[in-house]
Amino acid sequence: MKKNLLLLILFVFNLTIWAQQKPNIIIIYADDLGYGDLSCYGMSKISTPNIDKLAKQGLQFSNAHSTSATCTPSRYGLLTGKYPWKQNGTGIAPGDASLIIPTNKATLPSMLQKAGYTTAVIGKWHLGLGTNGIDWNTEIKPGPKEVGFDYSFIMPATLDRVPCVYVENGRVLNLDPKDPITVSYKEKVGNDPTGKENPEQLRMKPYPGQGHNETIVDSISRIGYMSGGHSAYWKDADIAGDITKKAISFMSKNTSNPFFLYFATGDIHVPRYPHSMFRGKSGMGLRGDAILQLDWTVGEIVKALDSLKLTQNTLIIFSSDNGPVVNDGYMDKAVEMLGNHKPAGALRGGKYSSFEAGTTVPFIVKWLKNIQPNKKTDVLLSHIDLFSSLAKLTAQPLQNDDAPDSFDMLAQLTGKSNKDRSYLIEQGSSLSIIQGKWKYIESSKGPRIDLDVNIELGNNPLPQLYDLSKDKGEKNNLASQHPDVVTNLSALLKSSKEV
Ligand code: NG6
Ligand code: CA
Repeated sequence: MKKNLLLLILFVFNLTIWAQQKPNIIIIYADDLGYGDLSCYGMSKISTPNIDKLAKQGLQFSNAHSTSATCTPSRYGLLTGKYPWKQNGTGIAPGDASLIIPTNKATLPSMLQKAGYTTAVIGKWHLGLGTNGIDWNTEIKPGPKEVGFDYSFIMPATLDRVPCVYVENGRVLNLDPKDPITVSYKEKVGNDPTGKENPEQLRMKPYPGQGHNETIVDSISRIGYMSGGHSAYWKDADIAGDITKKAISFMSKNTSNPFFLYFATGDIHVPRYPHSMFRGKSGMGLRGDAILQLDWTVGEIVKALDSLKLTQNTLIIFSSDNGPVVNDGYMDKAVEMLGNHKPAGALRGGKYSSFEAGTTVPFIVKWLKNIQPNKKTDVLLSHIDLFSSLAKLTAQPLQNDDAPDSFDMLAQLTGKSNKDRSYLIEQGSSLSIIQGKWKYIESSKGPRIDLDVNIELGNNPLPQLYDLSKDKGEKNNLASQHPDVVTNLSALLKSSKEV
């Protein structure tokens, strides 16, 4: 009897030690931030001291990739560990899309819940909600909760898509039941003004031919129509502050248990309308100002961790969902005020593109307790690997069909190995594959340039092959000189599509 009691005490004691040791995990996921958009990645026009400090205290990656070159598929890959192009309906989601993440499969947050974490998503969602149409006036589900987030405070789609309201734990925040919300992506609903009909009400005009001229919310016209919900409208200038406050409150409530916070900022996606603290401060227009706001947000999170005494054992991962775009639909002077700044650094392409700037993104990992500070690495990895790597970190076994495309890269994430992922598939305008020094882009008949956003999409009816060890800017197509490499890589890509 006594022996059993002793064993029980030992067991509980061990559990307590383990619980204390598990690091908190925070993923700070910026939106459309390019590889060259931070001063620690070579941006010289403005400085991003708080993000630079993360890099100084942690490990800075130069060859880390988002899953895809746009938001929805990238986030799908991050949270499921599965390539989005293996599932239909994972393209850029309209604001009334159904939830695209299956609720009966393991996800990054549900895996961490099993490991004893309290989980939260705060910020941009853009993965659909509900099953068959969304009633914004009752409890909205399935959604974040059903895929493993204990707490959620989200912008449902993007900042430029209706409905422009926060949804907290499945309910629209500040909704007046007498002013219910209707949303349509097909036709105008209700009498709210639109950018098309009432351009005089706009603080920022959309570019002609690039949409964004439907319902006006907070003096900015959006994609999609909505009526009602006026008391629930967000204010664009307050979004960064609102979500930062929610993040700090979540962390403060979870100081005695491990937590996972997926913090998805709206910056620097369009419409860019940061707080007056930042407007006009970068000298680069609203896009630059939004970068300053993003940097401030990171600083606030880090400061809060310090004051909660959680800094030592919190793993912070900072990255972006896809590469940069300058004009993405609004006349916000981003193009005119860009000067000589190169949002993609020396890389070719940008958001939407199969070239490297589509998915090569800033990626910084800080964990004082376990990662040596001030190091850089060029190891090849993908956001899709975070699932398996964090499962390893938290000792969670994965079943066969869990996170099928995710590799355990924990050693690389923590600076203990420099071994590249054996190969990596990128989703831009078409698919490409990187193995060793080679990058192969499958042939595609799509347009070479998206003229609206002025980005080279990487489409070419001929196969493309680049030697990234010498040609990071993908200038010399070597496909005809190395037909054997083309054959091997296209076969590897093809076989990956079949599993
Ligand atoms: C595009 C929008 C763009 C942006 C993007 C999604 C047009 C012409 N362009 O379709 O403005 O909203 O979708 O961006 O509508 S993402 O970062 O969420 O993928
Ligand atoms: Ca994005």
